[in-house]
Amino acid sequence: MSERRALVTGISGQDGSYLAELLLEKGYRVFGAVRRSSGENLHRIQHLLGDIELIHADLLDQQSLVTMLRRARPHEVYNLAAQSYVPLSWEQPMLTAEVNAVGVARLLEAIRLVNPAIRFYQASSSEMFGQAREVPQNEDTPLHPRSPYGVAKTYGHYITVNYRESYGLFACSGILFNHESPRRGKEFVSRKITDGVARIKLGLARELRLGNLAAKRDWGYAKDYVRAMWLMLQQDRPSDYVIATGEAHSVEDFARLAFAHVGLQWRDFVRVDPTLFRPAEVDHLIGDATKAGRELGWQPTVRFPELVALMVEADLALVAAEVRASRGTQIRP
Ligand code: NAP
Ligand code: F7E
Repeated sequence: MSERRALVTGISGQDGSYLAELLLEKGYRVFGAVRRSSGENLHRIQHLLGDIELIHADLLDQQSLVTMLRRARPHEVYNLAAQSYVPLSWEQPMLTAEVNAVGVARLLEAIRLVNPAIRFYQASSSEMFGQAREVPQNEDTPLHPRSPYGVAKTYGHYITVNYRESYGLFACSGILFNHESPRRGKEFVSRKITDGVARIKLGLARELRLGNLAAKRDWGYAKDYVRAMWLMLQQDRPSDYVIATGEAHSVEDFARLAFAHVGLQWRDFVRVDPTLFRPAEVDHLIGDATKAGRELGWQPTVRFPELVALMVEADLALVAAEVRASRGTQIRP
């Protein structure tokens, strides 16, 4: 069979690293778009660096996207790159729009110019449902985003649908609900909690400051979710899919389970910090992934309690290694 080539933007992020692993397992030649950085930001894909090919490109720079596609000549493009942290989108709404909204149009235009046969995946988000109009949310639920991030992702979603309808591109939008893993950034609440629990358990911290404990999310495992991305691009026809577990839990539930996993009571350590509340909150998201189950044969394999446990275990191991390393440093002459 001829070589299959895939290009992943955002390859240095949580999902990019898992998707690159999946594509390599499937025999793809994998290209990744990375931004130039003055520091080290490839830690999530360090173990893959001998197997993937990195190209400098930025969603803010149209020509870099064209050059990247000409070099990689991909059959499939997965657009995972984004300013993905919701609170920052109030501080940098223009940047968020440039990357998460206009950046998608730039990439679609580059595909149209270089090779319209490329199959395209857009990383859309349950944040587009925002103040959700129905429960649970599916592909037909009206959108009501509540943050500049959600608004920008809504443009990215519709421009993807529009290029499919206008130019016949094989363009899919995956409406993914929150998905987490030990590779999640520590600014997101799941990893903030599991890292905090590990630090408290190992005596490095005394408390964990959180914002809105009542917010409910449908949390799944990132490794399951990148499989759905790949499946979307293997179908006969392009379409949009909600990817979710169908269960919602509160931030408080997450904290309770994570502390209980190490034999502690969350109430003894969690402090509510009003400065961490958002100008407009998304109170309750829960997804209906029936279409993905029916058409892609996709199902989540990891449920909430298992997800919390695996993240706490991973952070305990990481923090313990940090402690050992710092002791080693201290006793060196
Ligand atoms: P992440 O860990 O924050 O990764 C984001 C990636 O985008 C990083 O590789 C980052 O590169 C890159 N990036 C940021 N700005 C860029 C730019 N201007 N040009 C090129 N690359 C840029 O996010 P994630 O959790 O893996 O999420 C992947 C995608 O899915 C994102 O689009 C996110 O918005 C979306 N999404 C995520 C979830 C979730 O629960 N994880 C749910 C729905 C949708 P650096 O390493 O250089 O910063
Ligand atoms: O917040 C509440 C916060 O930042 C979840 C991104 O991947 O998923 C993610 O966006 C909830 C919110 O994720 C803290 O108010 C309480 O209600 O982990 P988060 P998010 O905003 O849902 C979607 C699907 C994406 O697309 C995004 O890219 O937790 N919360 N206390 C807190 N949140 C944070 N970050 N920190 C706290 O201390």
